[in-house]
Amino acid sequence: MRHRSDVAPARNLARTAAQGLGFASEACEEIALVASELATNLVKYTPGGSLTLTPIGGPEKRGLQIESKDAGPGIANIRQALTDGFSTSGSLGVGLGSVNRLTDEFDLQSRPGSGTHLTCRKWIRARPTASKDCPLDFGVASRGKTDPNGDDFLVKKWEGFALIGLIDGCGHGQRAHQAARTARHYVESHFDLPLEAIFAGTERACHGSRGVVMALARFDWEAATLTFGSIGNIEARLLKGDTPLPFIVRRGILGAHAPRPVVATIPWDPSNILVLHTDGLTSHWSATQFKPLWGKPADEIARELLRALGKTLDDATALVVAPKNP
Ligand SMILES: [Mn+2]
Repeated sequence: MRHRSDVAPARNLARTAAQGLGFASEACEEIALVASELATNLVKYTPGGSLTLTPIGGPEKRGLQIESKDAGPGIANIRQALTDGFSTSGSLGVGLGSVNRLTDEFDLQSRPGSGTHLTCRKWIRARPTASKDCPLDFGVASRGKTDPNGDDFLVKKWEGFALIGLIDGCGHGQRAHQAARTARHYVESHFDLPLEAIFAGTERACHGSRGVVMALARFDWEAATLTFGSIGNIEARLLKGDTPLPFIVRRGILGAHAPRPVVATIPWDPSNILVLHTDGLTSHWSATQFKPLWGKPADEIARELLRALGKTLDDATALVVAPKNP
């Protein structure tokens, strides 16, 4: 990579490679964009660097690795460089936030004066088939202390699975809202990765933001399991169920050197009711107190919990998973 004119061929090569491997057309464009960002950085700041595309994986899982290597001045502030939209003229690392967002794995090695080595990977999304109907009902109720709301959430369903996430941006107002939204966007565009990888990517995506706490729960109704991971202060409890949830929650803030989450999978009885809520609801409640809510639709349960437990001093969100046909 030496000249501005090298960028377009790099982008086209990456797109062609992605198409050849069988990526969906949207993913091909994302890969082309990643190659374009990285090639632009190379020709602008470190002429002579290289961009390498390598097919990876085996028969059951395939993907593309994109590697950028240079012997340039290195990136002084990797955290800042990863912030989406970060750009100061003459700086390396422009666009790395987008590269993180658009790829599934991302490893950046750089020290001032000794060059930069970035390896990112994107996997072809499996298209699962045949599955039972979703036995679960999802409901949410949310209210900001101020506008915009610093809490955010997601419910993503696909064949045989659902991923739900509850996110609390640190503090209140606009910056909390932005941090939470950044995290949600990352999770939504990587919903089918292992939870550990989603947390790692969210940590990178939230560098430079206020930071968030987040809990993710994935349901697999073919296997009848729940997989869960959480960093920071999100309450996760059964409103109906026989045994307390055994999950380990780690303290920390994603975007500010959070530890890795402890991800665990347990059997899931679809007649259980799971509640996730942010610290805008008091955690002083018991399942028996809300027994009259058993059998109600999930969004009704969520609204009632918010009404009964919500504090006025914080953004407050309750996310509920209940049986679909109680
Ligand atoms: Mn809060």
